[in-house]
Amino acid sequence: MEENIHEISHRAQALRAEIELHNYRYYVLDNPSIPDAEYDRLLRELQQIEQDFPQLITAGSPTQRVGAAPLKAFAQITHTVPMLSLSNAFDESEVEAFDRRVRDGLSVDSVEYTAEPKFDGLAVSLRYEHGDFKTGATRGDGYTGEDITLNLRTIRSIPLRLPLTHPPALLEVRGEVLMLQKDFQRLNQQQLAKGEKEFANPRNAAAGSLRQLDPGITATRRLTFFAYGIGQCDDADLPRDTHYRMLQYLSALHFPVTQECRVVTGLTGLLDYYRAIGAKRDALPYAIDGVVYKVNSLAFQEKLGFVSRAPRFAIAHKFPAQEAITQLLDIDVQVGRTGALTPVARLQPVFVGGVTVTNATLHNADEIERKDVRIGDTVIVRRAGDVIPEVVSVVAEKRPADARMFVMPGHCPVCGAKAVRLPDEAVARCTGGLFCPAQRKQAILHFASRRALDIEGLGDKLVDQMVDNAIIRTPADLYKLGLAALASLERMAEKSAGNILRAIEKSKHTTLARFIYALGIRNVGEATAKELAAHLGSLDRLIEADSERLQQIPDIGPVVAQSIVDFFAESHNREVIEQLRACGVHWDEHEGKSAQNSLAEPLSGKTFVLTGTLPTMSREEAKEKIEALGGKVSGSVSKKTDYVVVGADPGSKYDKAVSIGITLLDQEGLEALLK
Ligand code: D41
Repeated sequence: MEENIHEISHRAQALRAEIELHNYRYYVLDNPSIPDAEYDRLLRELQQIEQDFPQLITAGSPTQRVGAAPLKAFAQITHTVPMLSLSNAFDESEVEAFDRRVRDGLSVDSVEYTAEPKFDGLAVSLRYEHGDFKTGATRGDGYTGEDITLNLRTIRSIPLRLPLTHPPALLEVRGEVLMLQKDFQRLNQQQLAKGEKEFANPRNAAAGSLRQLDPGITATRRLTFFAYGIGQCDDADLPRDTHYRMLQYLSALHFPVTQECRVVTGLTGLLDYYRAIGAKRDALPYAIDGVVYKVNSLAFQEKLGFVSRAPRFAIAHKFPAQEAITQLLDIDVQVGRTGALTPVARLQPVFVGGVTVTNATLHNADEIERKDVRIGDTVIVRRAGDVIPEVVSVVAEKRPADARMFVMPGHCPVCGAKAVRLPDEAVARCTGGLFCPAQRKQAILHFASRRALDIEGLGDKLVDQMVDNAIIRTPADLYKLGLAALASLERMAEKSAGNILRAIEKSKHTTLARFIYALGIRNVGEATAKELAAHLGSLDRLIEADSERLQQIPDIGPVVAQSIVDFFAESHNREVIEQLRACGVHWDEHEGKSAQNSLAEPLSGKTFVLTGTLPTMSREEAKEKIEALGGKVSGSVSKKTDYVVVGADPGSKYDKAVSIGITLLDQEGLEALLK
């Protein structure tokens, strides 16, 4: 028996190595060398051995990619070597400036670079200990990310074990997870067939798949990985001369590495590459949003060093935001959660940057006037990355004689209440409050959202139906729902109704901070909600606090304090809260400071300053988003500032940030942090 198990263990090892090799040939090289049936036979043989001798199962076995139970939450992982960010160049002059800085920094006339595609995916770091894939994390803020090991294990092109007899004690591989165009299309067809929402683009699909707490779901999504760098590594064989050779080393370790990386010389080399890749962009099997240039010599890279968090030796040359021309059919007015009325352009559907766009934001009445947009006009629509498409401008020559001016309505189009515009605001707001069905729907959606009470499965279609059919009026009504009422809704199967009821039940146990955030008090984002919970410790104390008391809490000024006081002064709001409590929504009071950690707040402790006008995001929007993730927005730049977000026509804050070396972000950089 002793002899026997020894032999069987050997056979298992040989099978694993062989299966991993076939995986590599199939998923990385796209060049299988055995028929599927033969591969299946090998896998079944291994599975049989592992079933008979469970003591022989190893974490690195190809049978162990899937099978882990769903997680409750992702743990945090600190990157021992930070994952830096890349600065961007948006046109040739910025690339020229980059090349000049590099040449000046190195005191040379001409520099050798590598040029590679910039994958539009999610940056991750993979950690191998003694050849075994141990942990994998998202980039996060570059310093700490989320532990998504179980999800990464399901990606077939990521080796679970390095193909080396003497693997290094430690190797950290950095790269990008993405979804190939064909897999993206397949996934969307499946979503459609299941009656579920399609993903807007491969990046969203990849992000959504990687963020699953249940690795079983991730396993059903076909994700791909490309390696582009190394973090920590103690392998004596790691080439330390050029970036290109380092990529070859990664390729030899069976990591997928792009075939498109080239070594080029000087500015002309860079720009030629950019044009060549641009020309074949649509034919590539994956989405890219630009190219990345890196100084090839690692010694030169080291000499150039970093500015704040971005290396001086590398830059991303982005493709221009994608634009298209189409017809503006009509302008509707949408009502947001806070009653803001947003004019939305209804467009003749047009394909921009990989998606069909039918709506685009017109921001507000002033913008419509400034751009002189009229119904019937031919307009230019822009879609940059993930942001909401916007109408950039009008093609004046094409204006038809019957083009109509748009007038912002004086009343809410949904509830008919008066719309008012405060003197210091760009938008008009419906004054109907929670009597307005549109605001009510948004309030319920916000209440149920992931960072609030986190009711899974309660999406906008369902809330529309429930509010329109008068099944619910307030968030409290959610907790009074019965299976019959839910199942009576059109297209609602009893099973999904049951799932939703369970999710609602689960949400009853929450935290004070989440509850305060869920109320949707104006100007109270996630960060403020946490401050309030930490300092006041109970909801009753919050309800009773006057403006003066509230302003004693750090970061709460007169405006926020007033919003809070106004909110609780409204008897309707207090009533809903009472009902919620009566229905069993509860949390541990006196959570104090420690409770702060229960909410994910990736930007906690980070201070931002905003200057200039961002392309498609208003200042309030940026502020709200930063605060929602726990960050702070301050009015002036100091050494304590972590990021300065720079838009068009920035003020002196920009100069100050440059002079003291604060990390600068454009809208895209900010969005990357907000993801
Ligand atoms: O394809 C990419 N998205 C890509 C990202 C790439 N090809 N190379 C990259 N190189 C770096 C450095 C030079 C900092 C190692 C990157 C990134 N960084 C990066 N990805 C996300 C943030 C930074």
